Amino acid sequence: MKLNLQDVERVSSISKEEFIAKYYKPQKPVIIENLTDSWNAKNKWSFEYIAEKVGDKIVPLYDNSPVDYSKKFNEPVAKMSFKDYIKLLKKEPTDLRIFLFNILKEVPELRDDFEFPEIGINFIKQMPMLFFGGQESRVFMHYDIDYSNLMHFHFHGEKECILFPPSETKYLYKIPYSLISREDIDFNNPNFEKWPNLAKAKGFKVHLNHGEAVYIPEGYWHHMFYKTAGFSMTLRAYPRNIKSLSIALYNIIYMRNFDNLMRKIQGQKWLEYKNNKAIKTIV
Ligand SMILES: O=C(O)CCC(=O)C(=O)O
Repeated sequence: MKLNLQDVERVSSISKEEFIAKYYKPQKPVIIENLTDSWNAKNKWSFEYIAEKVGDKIVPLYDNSPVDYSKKFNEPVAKMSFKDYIKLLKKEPTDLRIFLFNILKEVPELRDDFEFPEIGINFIKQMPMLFFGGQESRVFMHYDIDYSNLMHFHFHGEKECILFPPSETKYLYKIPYSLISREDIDFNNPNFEKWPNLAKAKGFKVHLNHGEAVYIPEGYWHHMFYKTAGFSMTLRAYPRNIKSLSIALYNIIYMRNFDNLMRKIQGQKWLEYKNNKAIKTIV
């Protein structure tokens, strides 16, 4: 048995009008092949090039160890110089990932290598983020706290993403007061006996090659799997309407702080309570 996933539509190029009408308004994902064709990044962005620009800056690293109550939301597991991290990625498979690396802040000159695509949505110019992963590393199934529309570009290798619309949340064993589903689910090969609700979820699968982009609509769940070591850039655009904006504000202002407070007060008990609650969702 497998997850019920359909291939995301793929276009080589797209006009503003078509993007808005066929994908943004109905909130449907799409892979766009040529958005980076005119960028320097398409030819230049590789591990070697980025390592030369970022140099010995120390970067925070994440892995797939389960959430630990003694750590805050999004706290890294290790730190390393960027050059050493790239050496490691080139040498062997590793779980260690860079998550949310703010390019503009860290290395402003990389900004010259790409443009915000003109496809009818307003990108948040200060927030282009880079992500790096070793071969076969994965990012837990999650959705983004700010409920924005994402354009996710991939470089230096191949990546597979699984996406689910917000309508499928009820089948995904979401952890309360969090943005993730149960960390012990292997979305690449789920155990349906243990996680039967997953059989009802309808989602999408995406395969990205160097220079390709996938549009991930707001609130969409995403699970990333680096088939080869590589890196990606996400450009984000604000949520479309008041409803989505209020979910974003609830997540940022209330949910995150409440969760941090409960971790402090109740520690491991709080995490166990949340994990159990996620299992008990019966649909
Ligand atoms: O691909 C990754 O490493 C993470 C990307 C991601 O979660 C995002 O862009 O929101």
